[in-house]
Amino acid sequence: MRFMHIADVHLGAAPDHGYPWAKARGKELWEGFRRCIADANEKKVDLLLIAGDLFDRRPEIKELNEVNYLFSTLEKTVVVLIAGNRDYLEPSSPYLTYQWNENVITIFSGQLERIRLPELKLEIYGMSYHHREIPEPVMAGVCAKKDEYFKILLLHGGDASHIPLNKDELLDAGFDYIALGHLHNPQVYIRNLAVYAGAPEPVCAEDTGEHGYVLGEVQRKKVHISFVEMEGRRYLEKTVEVTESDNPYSLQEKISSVVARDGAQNMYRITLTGERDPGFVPQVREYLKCGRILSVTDQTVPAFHLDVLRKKYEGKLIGRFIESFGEGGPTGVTEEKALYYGLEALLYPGGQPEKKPGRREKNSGD
Ligand SMILES: [Mn+2]
Repeated sequence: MRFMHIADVHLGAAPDHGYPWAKARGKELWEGFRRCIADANEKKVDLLLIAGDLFDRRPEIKELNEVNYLFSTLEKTVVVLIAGNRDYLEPSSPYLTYQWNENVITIFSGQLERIRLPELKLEIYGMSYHHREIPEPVMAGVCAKKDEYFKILLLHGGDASHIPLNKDELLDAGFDYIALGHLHNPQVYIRNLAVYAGAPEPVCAEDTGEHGYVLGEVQRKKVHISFVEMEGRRYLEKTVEVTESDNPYSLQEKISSVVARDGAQNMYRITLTGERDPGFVPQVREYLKCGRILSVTDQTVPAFHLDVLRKKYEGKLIGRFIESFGEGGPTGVTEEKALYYGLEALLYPGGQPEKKPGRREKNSGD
């Protein structure tokens, strides 16, 4: 028996709202789901487990029609679906009355429910959300009956307000595989037993790393699982080192080359670090056009050469200001910031970027 485990597709979400590429992202989540279905056919999986949050919100009938159509294209795959906290079964949800294709089984009960698939020698335990939260530890004390059937638990959650889980209890609960949803980044929760599939396509900037689905193969009640990466784009966090010789143009080139190296299709959050020319304050918004850039955070510090400045301005305001931080210089982040901001104000009172540090200093000595 071969299965595919997916979760958190979040159809209907609109990632990167407000950015120029946002409109395409919503469609890409659908495209990722369609590729999962195509893979399920190609890999001839017997079972497709969907561990909640297939939709980002209550689905529309039109959207269920599209999903159901894709399910109907599965040649030999049974689909088992639960609702998560985002697409929970509120009374008006079309989920509750929808007529699915015959290869689709929904476990829409609010309590743990068991279904049997004798042709696959398989039992699946699962439950759905009827509210946004399930704070009760519903798995406490649950134990699957022992028999020759392969036992799968299909569940969405794992944090305090969404079905809190206990590893020891899950280990003792008698399941052969636990298909989890809720966390968007794929991760093994219990080795060889419980896995978060993650979202097939990343849904928000925090969904860094690889994305795809879990493929499982069951032989004589032993399960072998592997992760199949399939995302079209990634969210990446990158650090760009700024040096004293950088200026607006060279920094733009540095950021653009990071984007070119790691893929122009990806979305980036960039952090600038290092010591910059004190007269060059990066205008972070300028660099958003270097690629699909969500944010640029400036953590650079001005490269003040305290020893040189102290000697040069000895007995003067700037010299006395530096000396006020003591022999060893500033201690701690707050003092450091106070020193840098103070020196910037004293050395560059106009706040104008300077190409060559030192020239202004000569002219503006007090
Ligand atoms: Mn969720």
